[in-house]
Amino acid sequence: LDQIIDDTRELVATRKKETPVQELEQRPFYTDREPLSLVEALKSRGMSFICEVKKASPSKGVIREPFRPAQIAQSYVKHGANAISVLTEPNHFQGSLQNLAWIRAHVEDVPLMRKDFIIDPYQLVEARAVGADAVLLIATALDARQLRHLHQAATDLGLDCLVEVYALDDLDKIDFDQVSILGVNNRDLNTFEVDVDNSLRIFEHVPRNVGRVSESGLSDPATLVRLRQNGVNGVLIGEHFMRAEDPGQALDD
Ligand code: IGP
Repeated sequence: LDQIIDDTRELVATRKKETPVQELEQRPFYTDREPLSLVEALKSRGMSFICEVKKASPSKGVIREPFRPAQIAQSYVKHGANAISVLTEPNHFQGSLQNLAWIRAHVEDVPLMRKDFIIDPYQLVEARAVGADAVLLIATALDARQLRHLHQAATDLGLDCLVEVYALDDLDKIDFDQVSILGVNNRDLNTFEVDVDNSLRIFEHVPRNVGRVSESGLSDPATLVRLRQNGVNGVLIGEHFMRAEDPGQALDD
C-alpha cells in the first residue's frame, strides 16, 4: 500500500502541472452535470450491488483481456447494478480516468464511483471533471485529519464518499456524523488475504444508520445471503464479474 501511495503522490504532482484545477473546472461534466447520489443507490431493500470495472490488480495481474470498459458497464446496467466502481489507478490496476469518462458517456443514470488512492483534493476535482458521482476514500491510507478534509471537499463538490476500512482501529479515524457509507475491505491490502468474517466483526462497531458495504473476494451467493442477514446493505464485487464472459450476467445468479 505504501508503494502505491508514493506512486500516486508523484502522479498527482505531475498531473497538477499538466492540467491546472481551473482547467478541470471548465470541463462540461464539471459545469453542466449534477452528480447522482451513491447513498440513495444503496437504499434498496435487498442487497445492493456495486459492480467494479477492473482490468488488473497487484495480486492477480491482468484479470480481463480484451478489456472494454463501456461494454462491461453497459452489461452491469442492463442486469440491474445499483452503482459501478471504476478503477482509475494506472500503475498497479491498469485503470485510467479516461475509462471513467468513456463509461460516463455510455451510462447516464447509474452512479459511478472513482476507485483510486485519493490523497489530494485535486483528485476529487479530476473525478468530478470526468463525470464521477462518488469516490472511494481509504481510511487505512489517510490520517483522521486528511480523511475529514477530503470527505468535506468531496461533499462540497457534490460527490458521495464510500469510506473504506480494513481493521477495527481504522474506525477511530472516522467521524460518523460525517460518514454515511462505510465499506469494509475483506482483503488485506498488504497480504492480499480475504476474510469475510472480518467485515462482519467490524460492522458490529458501526452505528446503525450508516450504510454498510462489504468489499472484495466475493462470488458465492450463499455468502451474500449471510452478509444480508447480518445487516450488510451492499457488496462491491470486481474479479468474479470480470472473469465472466458477459460480466453483468453473473448478477442474475
Ligand atoms: C473488488 P474483488 O475481489 O471482487 O475484485 O474486489 C474491490 O473490493 C477491490 O478491487 C478493492 C480495491 C480497494 C482495489 C477494494 N478496495 C482499494 C483498489 C483499492
